[in-house]
Amino acid sequence: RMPRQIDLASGQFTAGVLHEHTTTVGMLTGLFADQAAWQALPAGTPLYTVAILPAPQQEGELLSGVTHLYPGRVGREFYMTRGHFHQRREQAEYYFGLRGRGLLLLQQAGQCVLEPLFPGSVHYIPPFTAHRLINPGSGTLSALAVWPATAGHDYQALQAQGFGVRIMADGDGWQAEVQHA
Ligand code: PAN
Ligand code: ZN
Repeated sequence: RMPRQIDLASGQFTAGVLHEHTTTVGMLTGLFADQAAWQALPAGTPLYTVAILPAPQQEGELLSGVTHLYPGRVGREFYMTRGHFHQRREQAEYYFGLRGRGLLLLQQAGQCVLEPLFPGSVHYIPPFTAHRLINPGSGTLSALAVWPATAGHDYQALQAQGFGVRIMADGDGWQAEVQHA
């Protein structure tokens, strides 16, 4: 039988996608540092689209999905995914860079690590580690993720404090700004 396929240059699955979901500016209340800049953007502005392949929601199963994170900024802050812990904290994940250049932000026990993401990059996200993609580039950032079907997403845990760093525009590049509690 024919396997599923992914176009490596675009990160698009050529067939078999179960479900595609786009997150817009309006859905990410309180996520970006500059509230006024966030308010000024049309609520329907797309930030990222995730295409997921089907798998049964059972112990032992794996989900895989591609995230397409568009380029742009809210004020000085680059577009990013909401970011999460897995509900099942002990469950890990792999990310693979497909297109564009960006950052994977990992946070475990308050410690932040940034890994550059690029076509061919391979990222292990250990258990108990919150993760977020950031796109400080000028093109779409696409990454393939593979994670346990039972992992779940916990967005709540990061709502109060958020991540310890924000990625802000700095001239033509970016800088990581450490957040103080
Ligand atoms: C990814 C993320 C995806 C979107 O598939 O879910 O990049 O990010 P948020 O879920 O933080 O909005 C993944 O890490 N799955 O476990
Ligand atoms: Zn995840």
